[in-house]
Amino acid sequence: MDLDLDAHLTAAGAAVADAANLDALAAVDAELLGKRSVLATVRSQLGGMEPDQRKVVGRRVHEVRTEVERLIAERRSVLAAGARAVVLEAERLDLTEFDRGRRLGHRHVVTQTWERLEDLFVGMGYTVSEGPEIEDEWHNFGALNFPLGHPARDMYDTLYVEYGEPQSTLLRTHTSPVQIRVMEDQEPPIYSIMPGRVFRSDTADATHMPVFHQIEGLVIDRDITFGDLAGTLEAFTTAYFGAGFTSRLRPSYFPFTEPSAEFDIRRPDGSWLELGGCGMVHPNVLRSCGLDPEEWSGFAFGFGLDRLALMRHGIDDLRELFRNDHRFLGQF
Ligand code: FA5
Repeated sequence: MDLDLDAHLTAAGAAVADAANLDALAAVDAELLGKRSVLATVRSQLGGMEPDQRKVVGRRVHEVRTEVERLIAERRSVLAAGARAVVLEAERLDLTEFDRGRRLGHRHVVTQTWERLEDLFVGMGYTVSEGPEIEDEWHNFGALNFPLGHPARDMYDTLYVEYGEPQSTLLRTHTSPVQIRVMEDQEPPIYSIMPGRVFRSDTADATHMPVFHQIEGLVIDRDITFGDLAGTLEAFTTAYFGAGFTSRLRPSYFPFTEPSAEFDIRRPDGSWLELGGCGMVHPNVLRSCGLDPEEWSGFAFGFGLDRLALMRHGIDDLRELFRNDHRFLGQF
């Protein structure tokens, strides 16, 4: 019996070594250690042996079993490492697009645009303000003169967050709620810009993304007129785009401004692109923030920041900005 077990161990070692992959090893494992294995059979015969023989054979069965288990575990870790290497090889990335000589990255073109706009408006005496990306219904709509159930709320395909009452919490659809927060927190005169990320369930195309960026501008002071708004936008266009670009205002509608206008930019190739909306802050909005419309007036504007980057760099598809192709982004 002892001899048989030694021979069995040698054969088991060979079978384990021959297992070419993890599936084959699992089969060998079942054969060597399972219910119908030689070891299980010998063990079932122990009861019928003389006590002395039972002791010797029992100990040997245990030793052989322990050794077989060790051999299988060892083979399994070798095969698993091999399998992992195959997966890694299959998932290997082509990094040849990276220029080894130039290790330093640079800011994304949208961030560059964001910072340039901040510099430009700070140079004109504006402060920079921020607000939360997850907003309440009041700041995104209510305080901006969109009454509950008003069809103008459908202008934005809003993404709601499951929190509190249904439709009470949302991903802000524009940066205009930051206007409200600024007016709630600060006394006029206010000259501030509010860049940030906004969200709409828009389908991505050449000029739309579901997550994009806007920059809001708000001025509240005494005796502010539409002429101040037009002059500010013109000064901005010249400073930001330089020669070759012009702008126009088209009558439009926003619940939070009256009168309202759309602001378009003409590219050097003659095509127009809508960049944002603007207008005189609606008296209801001033009242929502505790300001007296008889004393204070102001204007606001909100531009698509990504579209600004598009215009400035002559990029024809907004989606390019977010594909994160190093070769594309490295150009700017
Ligand atoms: C607004 O969001 C208003 N809050 C703007 C405003 C502010 C008007 C202050 C008056 C006073 P509108 O939905 O038109 O307006 O969006 C403004 C700009 O954001 C658009 O002109 C466009 O440049 C940009 N934009 C809108 N949707 C997208 C999108 N899906 N992807 C990229 N840019 C977009």
